[in-house]
Amino acid sequence: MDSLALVILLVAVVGLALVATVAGLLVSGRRKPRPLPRTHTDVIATPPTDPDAPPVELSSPPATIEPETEAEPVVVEEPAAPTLERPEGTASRLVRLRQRLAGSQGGLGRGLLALLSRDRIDEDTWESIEDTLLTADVGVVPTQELVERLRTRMRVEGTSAAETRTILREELLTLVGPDMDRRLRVSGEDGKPGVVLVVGVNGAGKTTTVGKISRILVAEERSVVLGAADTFRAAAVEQLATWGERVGVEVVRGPEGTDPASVAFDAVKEGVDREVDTVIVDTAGRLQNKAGLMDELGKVKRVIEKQAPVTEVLLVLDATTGQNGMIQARVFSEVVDVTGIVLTKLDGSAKGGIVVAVQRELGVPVKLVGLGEGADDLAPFDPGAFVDALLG
Ligand SMILES: Nc1nc2c(ncn2[C@@H]2O[C@H](COP(=O)(O)OP(=O)(O)O)[C@@H](O)[C@H]2O)c(=O)[nH]1
Ligand SMILES: [Mg+2]
Repeated sequence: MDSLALVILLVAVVGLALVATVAGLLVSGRRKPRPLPRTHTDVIATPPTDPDAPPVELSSPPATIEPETEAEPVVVEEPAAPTLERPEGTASRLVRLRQRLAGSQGGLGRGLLALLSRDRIDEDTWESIEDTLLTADVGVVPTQELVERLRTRMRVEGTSAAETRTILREELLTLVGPDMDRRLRVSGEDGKPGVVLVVGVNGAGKTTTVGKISRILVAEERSVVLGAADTFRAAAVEQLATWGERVGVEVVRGPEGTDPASVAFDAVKEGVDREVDTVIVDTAGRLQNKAGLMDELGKVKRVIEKQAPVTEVLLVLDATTGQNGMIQARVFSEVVDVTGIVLTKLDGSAKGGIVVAVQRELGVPVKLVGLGEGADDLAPFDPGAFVDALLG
């Protein structure tokens, strides 16, 4: 009796495994997925259910009823397409993240305000003001400029508490650059998708940022394809695949060690074929040497542009890395034409002054800021809101 049950169970398990494999092969072999929002080739490749599920299950006869029935694709699809998350809309995330920004960066503005509000502002005070700015990574030249302007204005204009605050706010805003064009170029022309190339050193937050941007786009009901062109670490590909799965965005990937350029090419081709709005390509951040980096990113870009122009090159920079980060930023900007900066980990650093420093250094605007490890902790950079957060 017992052995009969066991045999039936075995048949059931083998049957199910076969059905799953065949269905998986069929789906992953399909050249051109339908333009459904939930298509994602990557999900199929990572087996969601484990075939080693049946240990000593004695009381699971329901499974034995199914083995001979025909393969219903739904059986496979179900675990492969988990309930999709609804990414947070821009308006609500802005409110939430402003508070977080004030929490991490508020010290800078409040510190400056306290110094400027002293009864007598002597040379020591101005020195302290300079130190405060330098400590927050504002950079030497911008710091001197700001102090100069503050000195003049504080002398000429009134120095009531309200006036001091207004002057400081205006000058900080000028420093941050209220008129820079910070729109993300996520749309293409002539019916082609916009292509966003994301670069930066390892650990800066590239993959996370690609995932977060895709969620912003999904929240805006745009169609997206992601390219996992960091092919050097399998974990990096899996990481991106997970971001895609959560919101039903397709992730184009190749086997570990594939040429990054070929994955980038495939991803953009997929985006063109499926007529999606935006393709975002994640890259590896191996900063072995400048020539190697230039070769690699240069090739990725060239190959992509056989399909569609790259509309945005985002450099991802970890705000906690200070001067080191600035050096990396310089190298990357010499290798590719960076069109926008993403400053990550602003939640974990009081050094928001790097916004000013890096924009000066590269002549390119900060377009997005990362404010946490949560999936929707990324916000468009808004100079006014940033300065208000500084002032607490
Ligand atoms: N606190 C915080 N952590 C972040 C932020 N962005 C990324 N991270 C973390 O930084 C680490 C490296 O990110 P990852 O995207 O893998 O970096 P990559 O190597 O450049 O692709 C991960 O643990 C992320 O969760 C951010 O804005 N705030
Ligand atoms: Mg990565």
